[in-house]
Amino acid sequence: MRIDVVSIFPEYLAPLELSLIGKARQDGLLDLRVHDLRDFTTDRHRTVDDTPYGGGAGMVMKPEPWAQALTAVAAEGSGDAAGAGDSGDARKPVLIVPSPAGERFTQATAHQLAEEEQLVFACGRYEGIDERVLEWAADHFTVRPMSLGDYVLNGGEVAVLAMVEAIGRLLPGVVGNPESLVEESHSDGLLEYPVYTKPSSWRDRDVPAVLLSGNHGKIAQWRRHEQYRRTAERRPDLLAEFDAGKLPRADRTAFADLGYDVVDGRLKRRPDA
Ligand code: JET
Repeated sequence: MRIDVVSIFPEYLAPLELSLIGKARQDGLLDLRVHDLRDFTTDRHRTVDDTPYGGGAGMVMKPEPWAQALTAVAAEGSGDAAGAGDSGDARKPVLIVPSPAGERFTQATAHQLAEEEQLVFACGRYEGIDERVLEWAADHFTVRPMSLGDYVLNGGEVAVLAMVEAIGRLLPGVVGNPESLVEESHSDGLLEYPVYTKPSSWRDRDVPAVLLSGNHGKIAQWRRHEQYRRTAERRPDLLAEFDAGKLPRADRTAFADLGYDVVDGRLKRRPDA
């Protein structure tokens, strides 16, 4: 996979040299390049922003440097830098624009994007990028404004670090033990169960006895019920999506204890609970 990141603060992306993603790059699994948007300006001051039409606070990123930068990275990615034409069946690269106004980036998005040949990340700053850039880019890219969550960052760079890590670890050969990915994908929209390691007693706190029992059936059931308990406590919104159609009796009882009944294969919060 090829990833290009365009930013006015390329040094912000330095962590991509480290750890898992840095290793993937060294191993040739990931061709990741960071570009300075200012290298695509033509004025003496390397200007990337200007005042907003219609008034209001802050500055807006000018369109032309973005068009120049995105044209250059799309050409590099297609392996058509000399303009020789394309005899292959290359897909359009995906242009990801981190934004509080984007669609939500989820694990499903990460899996989808991990299948692409080229991803280009455009890091906005200030009040954002002139909207016409996204309209124009649609001729050359699949454009995906993406939000990590309902909060505001100073720019897209930190969001890119998170998304590149989430996508990069799904690429074949990047995560050492593919079993950890398989177990993850089994999580069916629930939060993970709590984990423990040695010592079995630590500062007067014991590891739950069932985990030391060697009874793998009981352990699996305990972990599943812990997932239900945590999800009900921390992310009740996820339970509305959960497929409760074929739950065993013990699991329905666990949910009943948490204040949820199964109605038409869905969990419904009991009004009195
Ligand atoms: C963000 C991502 O804050 C987030 O993204 C960075 C950001 C900050 C300010 C402006 C901006 O512009 C994007 C743009 O899109 C067209 O112009 C992006 C919060 N959750 N996820």
